[in-house]
Amino acid sequence: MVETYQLFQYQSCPFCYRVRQFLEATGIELEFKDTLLDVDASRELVECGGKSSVPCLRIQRGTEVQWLYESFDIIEYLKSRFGV
Ligand SMILES: N[C@@H](CCC(=O)N[C@@H](CS)C(=O)NCC(=O)O)C(=O)O
Repeated sequence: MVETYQLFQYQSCPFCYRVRQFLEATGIELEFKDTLLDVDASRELVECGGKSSVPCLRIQRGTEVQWLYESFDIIEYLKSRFGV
């Protein structure tokens, strides 16, 4: 099943930096949502994901949406999906 991704994060968060570094190293491109600069993104994260913690990867599979928290879990998930 095709998946689309959005990474909810902000620039100065060290755990977000860890994920961004992984993305840069592997060449994986996905959409970023900055929860400090974008009020709507911040609200969506809390209302739909369940908590304000970043980084959080929003995974869309058809009509199903999964919210994945924890930087290491996000990296492991993307590794498995992209085979890197
Ligand atoms: N263990 C988490 C730590 C995430 C974390 O503590 N993020 C901070 C920002 S650096 C945060 O979102 N704090 C606000 C909150 O938890 O609502 C990870 O590795 O992703």
